Parts: sequence; structure tokens; C-alpha cells
Amino acid sequence: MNARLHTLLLHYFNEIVILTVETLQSGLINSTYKSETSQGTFIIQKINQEVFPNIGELLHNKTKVVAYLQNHNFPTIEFLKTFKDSYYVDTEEGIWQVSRYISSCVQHKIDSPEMAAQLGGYLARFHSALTDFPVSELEITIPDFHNTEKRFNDLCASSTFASKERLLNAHKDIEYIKENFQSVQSIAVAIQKKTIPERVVHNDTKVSNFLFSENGELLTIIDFDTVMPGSVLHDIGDALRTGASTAPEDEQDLTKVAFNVAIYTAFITAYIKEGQSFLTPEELNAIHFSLPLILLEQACRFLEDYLRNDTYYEVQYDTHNLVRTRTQLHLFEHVKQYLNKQFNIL
Ligand code: GN1
Ligand code: MG
Repeated sequence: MNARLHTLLLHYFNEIVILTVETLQSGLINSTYKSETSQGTFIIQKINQEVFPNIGELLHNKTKVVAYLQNHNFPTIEFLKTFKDSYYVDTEEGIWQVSRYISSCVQHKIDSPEMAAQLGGYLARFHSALTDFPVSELEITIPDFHNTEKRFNDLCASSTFASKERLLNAHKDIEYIKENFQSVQSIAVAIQKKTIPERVVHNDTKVSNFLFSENGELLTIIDFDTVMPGSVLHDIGDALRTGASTAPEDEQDLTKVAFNVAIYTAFITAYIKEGQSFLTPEELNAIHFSLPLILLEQACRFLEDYLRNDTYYEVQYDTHNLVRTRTQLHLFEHVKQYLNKQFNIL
């Protein structure tokens, strides 16, 4: 790996010595490395071109949004430019990007209501900073990425492509999703119809995509691969999906997976407080659907991938995607009970 990364970095520096290389495992799609070098520490990423075949559009979105945020003094990551003035290197192996490493801690869940409030407020400011960015200038890099109804319909068609064995293993989960989908359907449709406004959003706001300093201060959001037109509800939901769960998304012991109400409340309260200047009544009315919507969507995605024999997400064992599905559904059940008790909405 060192030799390959060295060759790559020579597109950026005349001379460079690689001191260390570490593979970062938190993403499920791209290959990511952290490397200490004689020129500083970098994050080096190879983009998965099966997931992102239209790489030109992805780079267009990423570069434009990052530059826009920088011009509006919203702290974010910095991609390096090659000698040829390009933000990426095209090699036989694929497309690579290099950014400066930001000294930070990666969190996978939110530890306290204070941290939740910080995250909720930050996400609203991130959305707010992008409200004047013209949505039409962004490309749709993954069509129907957060089209929850389509994700559900694709799962319902699974008997046409899945093996008997996997269908049997997933039977109860498919039934559960079918029983519950109508509770989020009208919001999913409102997003598709744009009654809930289309904005520039991140689309992958799991907690590990936010960097914190050692003393818990939120530094920045990272991973702009899926920046696209979309709904703030998806970003809110995905941050809470990971943040308000007591366990990782692939926890095998479901007794460890619970919904943290204090984290949820602190996050939503802070988001609304910072976001009230730009949120529409439709968004505000639907805000409590964000989490159940994304939980069912992710369950559909993980389960469909399981039924397609794990061709999309990286898996470490045979039932990994099934395990991921079940944590989503377990959490959904907790969230549903809570939201019904509080607001009677699901
Ligand atoms: C993928 O690779 P990563 O971790 O950035 C996926 C997200 C999922 C996430 C689940 C392009 O993100 O949508 O929420 O896994 N990204 C893509 O962990 O599909
Ligand atoms: Mg991502």
C-alpha cells in the first residue's frame, strides 16, 4: 500500500516520504486511508465507482459545495489540488482524492444531551449555510437515493431475485416492514412531490461523519460524496438513527439496542431553535417523522442487499446485512412506541 500511496501523492508533491499508513474502517463504500508523511498527515480515499459510476457529477457536487461553504466561512474539509490543478487523480485502480487530516476523534454515537444539542444545532447551521446555494446546480449522483417508497417497493420485489434460503431467513423482517411502512408513507411521498421542500443536503449524516475535538467540541462535517438535492428530514433522521441509539448499527445483541429519548429531545430542540429561520411549516410538522422514516429506509436497503447476496455494502460475515436490518427495526419499534405515546403520529 505504501508504494501505491507514494506514487499517488507524487501528483501533489515533488518529494514526499510516507511514514505510516492506517486503513480507516468506518465507511462501508469507499476505501479510506490515513497517512502520516513528511508533508503532513492526509486522508486518502479511493472512490467506489460501482456505487458512484457518474464520478464527474460526484466531484462536481462535492467541489462546489465545499468551495461554497469555505467562501461562507463555514469550516469544512480541504481537498488538495494536484499539479494539474485537479481535485482528484484518475489511476488504473480508480479515482482518488486527498484531503488534509483534521486532528479529531470520530464518534459513533452521541454520549450526552449536551453533545446532542451541539450536533442538532450544527446540522441546522449547515443546512442554513446552504439555503442560498442553487439546488439546480447540483447533479443527482445516485438517482432515488432517499426515495423511501422506491426502496420499499424494491424490497417487496425481492422474491424475484433472492435465494429461497435468504428469503426464509428474512421473512419476518420483510413482514414487519410491510406492516409498518404505511406509517411513514405519506411523508415519503411528500418529499418526492417536493411539498416538503427540496434543499441542498448532505444525505449521509451518520454520527461518524462529524469530527469532534478531544474535549468534545464539534469541528466539522465530512464525507460529501452524497451531497445532492434532498430533504433535511433525511439528514436529521440519519444523525439520530446513529446518534440516539445505544449501540452500533451492526450490534448483534439486540438487548443492547435501545432508543435514547434524552439525546433525541436535545437534538431536535436544538435543531428547531437554529433552524426556525429557514424551516417551512411542512418541514416543522414532519420533523418527528425523520427518524422512523430513515430507520425503515435503511432497513429496506440493508435487507435488499442481504437478499441480493451482499453486493453493495461491505460485509464481514454472512448475515451482516441481516443483523444491520434488525438493529434498524428494533430501534424503529422503540421509536414508534415513544412517538405514539408523545404525539400519536405513527
Ligand atoms: C454508506 O460508506 P458510508 O459509511 O459513507 C451509505 C449510506 C448508509 C451508510 C450506513 C453511498 O455510507 O447511505 O447510510 O453506509 N452510503 C452510500 O452505514 O450508499
Ligand atoms: Mg458516505
